[in-house]
Amino acid sequence: MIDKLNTPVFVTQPDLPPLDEFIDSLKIIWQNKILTNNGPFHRQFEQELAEYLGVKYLSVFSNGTLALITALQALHITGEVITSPFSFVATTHSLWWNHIKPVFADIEPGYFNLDPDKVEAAITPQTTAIMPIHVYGNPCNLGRFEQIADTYGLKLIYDAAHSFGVKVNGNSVLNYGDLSILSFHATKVFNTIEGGAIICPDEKTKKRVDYLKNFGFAGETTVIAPGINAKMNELQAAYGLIQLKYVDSYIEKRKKIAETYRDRLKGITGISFLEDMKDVSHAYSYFPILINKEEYGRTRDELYEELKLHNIFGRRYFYPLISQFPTYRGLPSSKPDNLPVATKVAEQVICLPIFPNLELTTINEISNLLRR
Ligand code: T4K
Repeated sequence: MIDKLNTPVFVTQPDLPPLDEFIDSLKIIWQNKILTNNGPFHRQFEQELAEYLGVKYLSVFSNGTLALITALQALHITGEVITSPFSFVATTHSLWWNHIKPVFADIEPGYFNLDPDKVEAAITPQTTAIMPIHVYGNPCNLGRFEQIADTYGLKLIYDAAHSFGVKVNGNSVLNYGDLSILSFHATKVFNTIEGGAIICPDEKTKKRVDYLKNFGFAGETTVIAPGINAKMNELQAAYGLIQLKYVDSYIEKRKKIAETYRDRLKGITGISFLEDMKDVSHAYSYFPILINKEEYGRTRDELYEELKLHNIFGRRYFYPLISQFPTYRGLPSSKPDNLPVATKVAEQVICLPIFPNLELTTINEISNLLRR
């Protein structure tokens, strides 16, 4: 009999920077009284973050959702945008907030990313852009999406909320597409409590994004567009700067946890998981497994409930599909017949706890519960 764990184990737990280092930064902020609006920590954070990620230009935001909404504004996207139903609701909500019609296309069975062939088949004269997600940080089919966008004259905006630090052949995945966005929410590999960024290909685009996140101000008395307030404040930027010193160690620990899970779970009939992709440096943001109920003898939901009884709180990211929520389920592209792979994966998936402080004994207990 496996005992209930004493303390609950959640799907994730944030890493916080050493408190004494953060207090040193707070003292500076308390002294200079610059709290927000492109202050010194904000500027330094943007610079060091771009260097760390291996990208040329980026603009930090108060959260990933506002980064998505602003990215669509920056590129003047209208009409229809093709996207994945297998993501966090914020992806599609960003379209809705811009009065853009989401068109859902199905995902690939391998890594659960948007299927380029299905995207191509869904293009209409109203389509203006494609918004794929690198789900769980696993890169999409970058070459095919670029080719489709070029052929049909569409913009390509990647929701890279899960892709902090992910590289393909040594090049950041954030360097692809017209724009990419990141999330630095507390639940992410790299957090600034709340936060996000837009990665821009050139200085001109960064400037426009910077204006848009500050009400559209391009100077004290000039407003170039109806911008929003999506700025990151100085406390979060200072916190993020410290996090940058430690994030490699966070990712290294996550990698070990993923390897341990794979070792413990291999050979369990009815449970499958994702391997690392060739030529990709991963950040191990999530550890999803799929439950085949016929082979495993239990449904995903039965397992999910049983884990909870043992104080283990996995999460069914991303169930239900976005296309099943009331706002979107009336769309023609939301019909389950149009989304067979996504529908199946959403019924089978459960993300196991993964975070740097997860103890080996807990990984073993979770694995034993799954094997039973
Ligand atoms: N695009 C994609 C593909 C995304 O996944 C997301 C966000 C976005 C865009 C939007 O980015 P942001 O605007 O959020 O920057 C969480 C996060 O709130 C959300 O950021 C994330 N994706 C989504 C996948 O997960 P919930 O509702 O599942 O989070 P919550 O509060 O249930 O947290 C999960 C567990 O983490 C908790 O059970 C306990 C633990 N936890 C959480 C928090 C907040 C902590 O230990 N400490 C904490 O402070 O949405």
